[in-house]
Amino acid sequence: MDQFKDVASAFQCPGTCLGEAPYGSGHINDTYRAVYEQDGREVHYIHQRVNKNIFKNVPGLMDNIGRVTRHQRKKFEEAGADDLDRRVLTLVSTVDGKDYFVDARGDFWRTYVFIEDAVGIDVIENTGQAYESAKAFGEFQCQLADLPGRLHDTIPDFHHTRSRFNVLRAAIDADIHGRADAVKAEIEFAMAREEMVDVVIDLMASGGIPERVTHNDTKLNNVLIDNATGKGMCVIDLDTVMPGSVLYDFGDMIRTTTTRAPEDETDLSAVEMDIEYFEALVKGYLETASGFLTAKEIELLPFSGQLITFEIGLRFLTDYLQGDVYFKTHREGQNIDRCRKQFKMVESMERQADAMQRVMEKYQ
Ligand code: ADP
Ligand code: GN1
Ligand code: MG
Repeated sequence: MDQFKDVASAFQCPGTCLGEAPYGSGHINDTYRAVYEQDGREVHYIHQRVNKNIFKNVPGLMDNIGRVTRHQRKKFEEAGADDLDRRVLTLVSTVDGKDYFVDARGDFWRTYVFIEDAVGIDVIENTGQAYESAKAFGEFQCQLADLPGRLHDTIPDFHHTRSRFNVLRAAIDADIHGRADAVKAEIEFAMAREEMVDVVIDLMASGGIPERVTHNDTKLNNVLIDNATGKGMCVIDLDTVMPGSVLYDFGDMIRTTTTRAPEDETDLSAVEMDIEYFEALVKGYLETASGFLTAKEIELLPFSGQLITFEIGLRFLTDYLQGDVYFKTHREGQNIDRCRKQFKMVESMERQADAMQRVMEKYQ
C-alpha cells in the first residue's frame, strides 16, 4: 500500500520495511504488523491507523497513552520486573520526535514495538486465561492509581449507560434502515431493563463509588497472554484509558471471559455465563485490586457483568439499527447476532446472581 511508504519513513523504525499485513481482530482501528530487516534479522512493529471518526481528539488520546505507558513502565521498574518491553506498550517516535504521524489524507498513525510470543485471545479456552487477564487488568488499575493529573476523555460518556439507552431509543424512533420491526424481541428486552442503566452513574455522581483511572475496554483480547507460560503479559488497546469506574472494567471482563461462545455466536442454546470462569476472574482480580477497592465497589462486582454486557448489547443493537456504522462487521447481521449473544448472557447472569454472590463471599 502506497500510504505505507510514508508511514514507514515517518517513524524511527531502523532498517528496511519488507511489508505489512492486517493483524488482530479489533473492531475499531486498522492494525498492521510490519516486518523490517535490521542488520540481517527480521524485526516486527505494529503500525496502527487510529479511527478518527470515533476518536475526535487523537492528539489528546495520544497524550493519554504517552503518560499512561511511561507511568506503567516506571511502576514495573520500581517493582524490579524484567522483560519490560513485553510488559508495557512502547510507542516508537516519529523522526521529528512525536508519538503520532498525520499522513497526506489526514489519517493518524502510531507505531508500537511488537510484543513477540504473546497473543490476544478472542474466545476463552481455560480458566487460567480468565485468572491471568483479571490479574493483569487489576494490576493495571493499581499502577495508575497515582497517575498525576487528569486524563482526557477520549470518548465522552463512553460508559454512561443512560446515554447509550437514549441513543438506542432515538435509533428505534428514526429506524433509518427499516430494521426495527425485525428486532422487536431485542428492543423489548432492552426496554424492560431500563432501571438498570442508572445504577452506577448515579453512584458515581453522588460519590458512592470513586472515579478512578480505568481501561474501559477490558475484553479478553486486549491483554496479551504469553504463549509459553500462559501468563498475562501486557495490557494493550489504551485508547479508552480515562476516568471511569472499576465496575466498567470488571463488567467487561465478565462479559468476555465467562463463556466459550464467540461474541457473535448464533447458536444461543448453549450460551451461558459459566460460574467457574467467573470464579477465576474474581480470584485473579482481587489478588491485584483488593488493596484499593472500596466495600461498595466489591459489592457491585457481580452486578457489573449484567450492566456492561447489557450496555454493549445496547450498542450492538443501536449500530444494527443505524446501518452498521460503528463496529467493523465481516458479514450481514453480525451486529444483531452480537447483540443477541450479549442479551443471552445478561439473562444467564440474572438467573445466576445468587451463585455469583456466593463466589464473592468465598474470596473476601
Ligand atoms: P482495536 O482498538 O481495533 O481493538 P488494538 O489496539 O486492540 O486495536 O489492536 C488490535 C490487535 O493487534 C490486538 O488485539 C493485538 O492482537 C494486536 N496488537 C496490538 N498492539 C500490539 C503489540 N504492541 N504487540 C503485539 N500485538 C499487538
Ligand atoms: C470495541 O477496540 P475493541 O475491538 O477492543 C469497542 C468496545 C466494545 C468492543 C466490543 C472504542 O473494542 O467498547 O466493548 O468493541 N471499543 C470502542 O467487542 O468503542
Ligand atoms: Mg482491541
